[in-house]
Amino acid sequence: MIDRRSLIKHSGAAIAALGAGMTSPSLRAFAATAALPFENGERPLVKYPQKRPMIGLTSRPPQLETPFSVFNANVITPNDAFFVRYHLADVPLNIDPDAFSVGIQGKVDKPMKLSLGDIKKMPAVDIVAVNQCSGNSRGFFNPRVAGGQLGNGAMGNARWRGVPLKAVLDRAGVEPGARQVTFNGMDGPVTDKTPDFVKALDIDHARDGEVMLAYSMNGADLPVLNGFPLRLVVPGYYGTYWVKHLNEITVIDNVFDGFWMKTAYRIPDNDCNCVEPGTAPKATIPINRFKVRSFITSVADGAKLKAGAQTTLKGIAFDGGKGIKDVAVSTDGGKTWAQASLGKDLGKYSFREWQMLVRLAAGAHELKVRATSNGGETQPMEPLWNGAGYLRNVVETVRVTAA
Ligand SMILES: Nc1nc2c(c(=O)[nH]1)N[C@H]1C(S)=C(S)[C@@H](COP(=O)(O)O)O[C@H]1N2
Ligand SMILES: [Mo]
Repeated sequence: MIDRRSLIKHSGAAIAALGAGMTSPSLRAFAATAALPFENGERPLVKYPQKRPMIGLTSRPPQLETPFSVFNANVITPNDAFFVRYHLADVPLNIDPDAFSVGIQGKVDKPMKLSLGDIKKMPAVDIVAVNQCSGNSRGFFNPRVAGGQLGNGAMGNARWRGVPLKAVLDRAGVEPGARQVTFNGMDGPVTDKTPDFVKALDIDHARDGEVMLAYSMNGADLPVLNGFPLRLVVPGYYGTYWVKHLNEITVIDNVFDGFWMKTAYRIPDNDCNCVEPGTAPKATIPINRFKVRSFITSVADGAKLKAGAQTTLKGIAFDGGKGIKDVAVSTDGGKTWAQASLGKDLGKYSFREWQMLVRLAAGAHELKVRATSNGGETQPMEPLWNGAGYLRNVVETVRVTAA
């Protein structure tokens, strides 16, 4: 978790001055930094269009983390605080929504191009769903792994509005023998050495009625950096499938073998999707559904609480789509556990808030939180390891002292 004191080292006026008149998202650092709690975890706070100061990981391509305190303040992550992840530096910043269209092609009866207007005329659906990067929390891996050293801020929960992918595929008429659907966005590599970012879903998944082409997020147009004007929403699946600036949907009769499916974003093909630290898996599969996770959001590591006083602990939990069955909290390092009460159910793909009243005796305490899904899946007490630093879902620990 981020130390809030180190986040607030800058003045509000400086933010406003830098934020105004900014047209292109170059990495603009404030005097302020954020400190993620692992080695080399110092990050600049940066300001991009439509975003509040965010934790900057890279500028080309832009990668921004959400300051962790945002998850305590809101169960729905505000658009201006929602994390940003790109692979390719050529990010389309000036898409004209009136000229935009998405093509549906390949193994379909009627290849077509749909404008944004065409899509908005179709019956709309809404879903609250978490988007989380596969590598969220990668910076905590031990032994450490290559890749963006992210804290816990590469996730967010939003209400998405759009049309079911199924409706669009039905309109084009999927041909018999279709096996997968591929998704390509308008961003591209700056050199042609990096393969274009294209992802694929199995045809049955693509037609499950939940996978969505979203044009709105929390009641507003998608922010530019979150995929304006149209993105794929794949509820319960890691963010890598949530293709932004989506303009090409292709139905294919084989299993797609592009780089971002065949080589990247793969996990060990075994029960834990993990390996002995430092080793390679025998076989891999494409990353898919979220592992169940939970966080304490109301107190940060190192916090000082009042001994003997009633304190409300609060946080969030989520999983890959079964929904959260229960959340247990320990204030003694995992020796004993008590049930937290769950907050409002915003749907099985949403963050679920939880809270619990505790009274801590004077001294040091290890707070832990562990969620269980309706599918019976729970979180491991010790972290699982894989070489790409994906899927982290260890029971989180927050150390506090009461006096
Ligand atoms: N066009 C495009 N879409 C993309 C990506 C990308 O590089 N290009 N990255 C994916 C990854 S890995 C993640 S985690 C999510 C992040 O979504 P966000 O930037 O809206 O938070 O976008 C996905 N969609
Ligand atoms: Mo990601």
